[in-house]
Amino acid sequence: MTPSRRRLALLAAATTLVLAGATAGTAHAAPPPDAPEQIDNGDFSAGVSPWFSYGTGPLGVTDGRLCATVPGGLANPWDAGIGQDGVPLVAGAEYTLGFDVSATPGSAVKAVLQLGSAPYTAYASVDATAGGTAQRVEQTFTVPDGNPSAQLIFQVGGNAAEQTLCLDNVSLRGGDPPEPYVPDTGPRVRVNQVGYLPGGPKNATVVTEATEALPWQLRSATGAVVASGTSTPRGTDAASGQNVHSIDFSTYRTPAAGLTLVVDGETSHPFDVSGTLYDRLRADSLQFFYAQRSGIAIDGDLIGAAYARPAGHLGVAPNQGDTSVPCQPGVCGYSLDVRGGWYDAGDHGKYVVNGGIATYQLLNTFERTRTAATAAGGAALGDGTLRVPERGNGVPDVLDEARWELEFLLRMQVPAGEPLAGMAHHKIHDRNWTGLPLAPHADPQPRELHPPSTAATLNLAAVAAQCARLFAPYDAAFATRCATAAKTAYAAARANPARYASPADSTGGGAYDDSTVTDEFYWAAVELWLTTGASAYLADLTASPHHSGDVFDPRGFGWQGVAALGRLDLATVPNGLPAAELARIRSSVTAAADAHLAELGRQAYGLPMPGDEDSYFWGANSNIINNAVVLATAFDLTGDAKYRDGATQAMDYVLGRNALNISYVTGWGEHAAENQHSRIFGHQLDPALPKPPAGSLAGGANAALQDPFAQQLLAGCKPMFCYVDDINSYATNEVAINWNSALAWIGSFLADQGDAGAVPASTCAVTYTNHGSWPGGFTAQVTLRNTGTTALNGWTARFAFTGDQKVGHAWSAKVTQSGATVTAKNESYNARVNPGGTVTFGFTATTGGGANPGPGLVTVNGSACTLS
Ligand code: 9MR
Repeated sequence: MTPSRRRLALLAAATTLVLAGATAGTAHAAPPPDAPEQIDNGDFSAGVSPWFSYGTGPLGVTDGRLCATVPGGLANPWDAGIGQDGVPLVAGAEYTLGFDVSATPGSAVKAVLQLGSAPYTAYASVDATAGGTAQRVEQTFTVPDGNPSAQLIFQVGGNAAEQTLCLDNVSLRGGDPPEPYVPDTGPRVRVNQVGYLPGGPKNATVVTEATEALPWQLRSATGAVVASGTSTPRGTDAASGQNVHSIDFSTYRTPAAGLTLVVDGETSHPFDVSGTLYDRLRADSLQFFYAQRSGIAIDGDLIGAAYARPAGHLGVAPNQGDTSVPCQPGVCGYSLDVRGGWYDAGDHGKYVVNGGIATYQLLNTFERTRTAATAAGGAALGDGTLRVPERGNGVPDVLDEARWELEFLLRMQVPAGEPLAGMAHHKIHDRNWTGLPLAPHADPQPRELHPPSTAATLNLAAVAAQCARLFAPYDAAFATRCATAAKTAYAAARANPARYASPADSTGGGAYDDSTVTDEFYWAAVELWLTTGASAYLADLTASPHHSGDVFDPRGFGWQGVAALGRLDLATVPNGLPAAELARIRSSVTAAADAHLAELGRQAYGLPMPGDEDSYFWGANSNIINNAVVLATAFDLTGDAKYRDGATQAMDYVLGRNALNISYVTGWGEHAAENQHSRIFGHQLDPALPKPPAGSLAGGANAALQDPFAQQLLAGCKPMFCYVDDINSYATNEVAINWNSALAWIGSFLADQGDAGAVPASTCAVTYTNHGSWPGGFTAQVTLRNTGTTALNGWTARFAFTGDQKVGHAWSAKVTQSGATVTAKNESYNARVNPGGTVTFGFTATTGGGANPGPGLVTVNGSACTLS
């Protein structure tokens, strides 16, 4: 693929042409004025990207020019450089290289077109002498050899004195006109390339000119026809602009590997039908977070030698953070130790709002095991399930991973005694954008804290409140730290309700601006109430417009709109809402799920997202998955299989049933994304570096094309085509913690569904009664009724507490507790429970005084009971 290049309108030369000699190419007549431009972002109007540097100070764009400080005393010109990769050169073609350059006090500069790795073969070079005033340099030459991906490098070392060097209007005109980009979309039959659950929905889409129904065949790995039928013509699909048919082969339920779907003379990518399809997706998607960790060496023995790297940002040169990070000038008078956490995405920034939703989703993936019948017990998320250094510490690994970020988020809180104490700084990142690739420990940029914001503070309050209840059984001291931070943050946000991050603050890191924070207030109040049970938080959440409003957007939720997080937790985490109010909250979730089901039915590619261009935006893959999370939650709440089917089907789009025939998850599917934008996983730019690890989600199709690479390559694309698997396209192809957290949540849900067979009818009913509390304790009684048709001969009942409750003395059952999970086994005298019969046991327990609702799920012999 040869990407087209932006054509630059060159400015007139600022001053006289400087003598230039082409040492490797042959001087020649200039190519025609309309010759194609081969340099990306040569006028720096799109910022630093895709320019990189080495041996210089940080690159930055100042007054529209790319500038850097170059140290004096470097031995050779090539000891410092500024350049870009991926410049296509055609053997024997004429080119004109031009650039404006200035250097203070004055410097020799050599522009070289070369092979970007050893032996650094030069195709052409241009020498210039730069002074304090910008001068235009232009030289025409013919290159002797072709290279589809050469490097243009300005060698700027070898001067005695330190220089401030600036470039502008860098242009290389000549060579082949850009080939129109035609993505390789493979077979016209689009399937979930990973496969389908035996009892789940099985849908595909075929791109065809045909307007009448077409016959289809499902074939085994050996080619035998195992099912057949006819397609449903769907006309022109708005999102892709294609004429398509859909195919439903859900009636095929037999597990098999290497199946293909054959329609219209085309054979799909192979896929499986299996109940173990998604077993590894849970761990793969969670493993991404370890690979993104800051402040700790990544252990190759845990996740593969290719991913091993030194700790980033622990104050070791050339890093300039994160152990004592000052604020941006004028923002604060202190420095904070903000080590740790996860790098947000392809950059090295760490942002509290995005860390907030990502941490929420990891914690919620765990909390779901306490209330969702298919996740009961949480063994699949227990200690030893992930390859993290903390495995074996007695704490579920997903909590260990979430804690890595929680500790960082807590460090972002303004210390007591300082102005705005209790607020959280919005973000910490490099002062200027860096180039790709760049290992975290090699980042030389100064790091800065950006002003505290209300949104960040409420994110901290919400996830610290979650932390307090979920860590209570494992680490009481940490839970208490979280609780204190959450309450302090919430109070600080109430006192400073309108401090917004600036949309203009996007140099060196993303803005993550958000000037509507009623949703953050709602979410934080919900989490604090669920944890503490304190009436003030209930009053606040009840008064919020979001409590009665519709919080579920057809386009899903994300870091900027978090009211849905509060609503989902109110619907699922046990709490003391009156029954009618709880029913209203829960039916708002099923109503949203119904709307997503309707949308998925309207879309010929079967995804729960509208088909207009506004629905394909930066990171929309995570919103599509978050709509699947709503569908999955509706299933957890109701046991109605149509919602599970909807959640399952949504993933077909992500895993290959789409216009580009691509799986957006690295390592998952026959043809998957593998060049996501990342400074760490820079394999596309440097083969010595790894690809993103298996289980890394790309942001996905983005019709707004907010990066120069996508703009040039994809201009005019239909929404579902606005994606390119290239490391340069950060607006369509980045990785990010908040996108992978959505994948982890749904990956865990899908793994829990096994074959997705019939939902078992409940055979037990449970009444849980709190018979009275006193400071530090309470007593409860549980009555089990056998509502099935066969007698129980021995029973084990299980449920989880919400926070720090600990069972003490028990009667009429042997009761033990591990983490928050309580297990009650029958005594010999009450082992048998006949159909219609009941058995009652009770216990006393201690509590630290937080919320103490009854459990959200009780299982008897592994089956979920109805609760009353
Ligand atoms: O995910 C963010 C998306 O919603 C915004 O539209 C976009 C532009 O502001 O920024 C995205 O977040 C990026 C952040 O700003 C910097 N780190 C990488 C993030 C993912 O691309």
